[in-house]
Amino acid sequence: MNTTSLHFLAEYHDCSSAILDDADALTALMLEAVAAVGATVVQQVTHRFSPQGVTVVIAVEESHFSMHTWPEERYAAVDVFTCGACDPRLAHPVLFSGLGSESSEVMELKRGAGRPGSAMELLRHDTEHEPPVTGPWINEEFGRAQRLALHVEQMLHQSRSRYQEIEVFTNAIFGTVLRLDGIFQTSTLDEAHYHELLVHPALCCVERPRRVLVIGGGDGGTAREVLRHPEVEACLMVEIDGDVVEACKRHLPGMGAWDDPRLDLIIGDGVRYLAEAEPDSFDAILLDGSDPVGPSKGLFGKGFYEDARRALAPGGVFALQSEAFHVTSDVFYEIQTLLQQVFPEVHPYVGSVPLYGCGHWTWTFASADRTPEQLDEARADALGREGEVYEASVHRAAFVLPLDVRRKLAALNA
Ligand code: SPD
Repeated sequence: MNTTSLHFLAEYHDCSSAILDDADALTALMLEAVAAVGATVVQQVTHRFSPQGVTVVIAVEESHFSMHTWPEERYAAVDVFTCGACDPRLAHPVLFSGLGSESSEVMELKRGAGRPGSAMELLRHDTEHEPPVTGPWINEEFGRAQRLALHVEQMLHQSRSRYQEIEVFTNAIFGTVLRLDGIFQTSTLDEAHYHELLVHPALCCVERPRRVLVIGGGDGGTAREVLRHPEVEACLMVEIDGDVVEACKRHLPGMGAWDDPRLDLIIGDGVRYLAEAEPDSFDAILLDGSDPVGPSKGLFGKGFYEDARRALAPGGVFALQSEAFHVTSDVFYEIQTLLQQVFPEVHPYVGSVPLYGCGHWTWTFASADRTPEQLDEARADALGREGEVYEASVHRAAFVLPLDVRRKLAALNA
């Protein structure tokens, strides 16, 4: 036997007692739940008890919905069973808000899926305030073969700027998430993994990183990590899209160190800014762009890398996010090839950013005269005492790449 059917049981506590005794209102609410599930009503019965309490039973073509209420306890018990394509869990948001419930527990049983004795499989038992997953999922697609889907708990912001589509939403695992033009950019779950790895390997290998340029990084996380270095006297951030900065200040307020007096934010074109920068202007340049599409396209070219080399002071380091070596391997290796044409020292390194859906992410350290081995271990370990991800041991481990990647990189040079 292998049928598709799901039994959904819910306990609604701390409900509005008025509705729990109102037979007409409860019938209407249950019919609303039936509609939300997409089931078809066959027959309905509502019975009001004396002195209080109501039972509503609705037979549907897909099986049944039932509710029994205890107004004196402000409690309702619900039982929904459907077979076929209907999802009985979709009744939950309707009932939870319609009953004015303040806490609920739900249980799901998958039925008819096994042999006698194992027919009922308990899928989940949610506790208070944990409704089942309903509502939209949004995707990031990688080419034509892979996508990462995140469930949207609450959409906090949606707008279209002059440059791109901006969305900020919450997800039960990733926390608050920023998405630009359909590409997940940062989340409160793993932003430290991304920002600390972009910033600290470069700054900890520069002897005295006093002047730092950040290109992009509109959420503020990269500049925040730069400003954790006490040697930094000035951090100039050039971000093309002021609307991204505003949305992040509002919905990701902890991500930026916007009030640090050493931070100078310019809303403008980072590619043009770097092209016009004086030689030897910066001790470190950090590129925090999106993938090489839309407004970030110009950030991935040889001319841009040449401008970065010119604007770096002797002993300076340029670091950038450089995509993933499996899923976006063409971009990763192209970045390496172009950087090697411009910088004598080019060292990709790897870390984990689950939001990017690839299992790993890379950054690249490029310099005229510094290498990742020239690490100031004391400064790196001092960062680790207050940070979440980076210290000297993490620095060293990040530059150890898998053999297949090392071999392909060696072949680029051959
Ligand atoms: N695949 C998405 C890469 C995004 C890199 N930039 C993220 C910005 C975080 N500050």
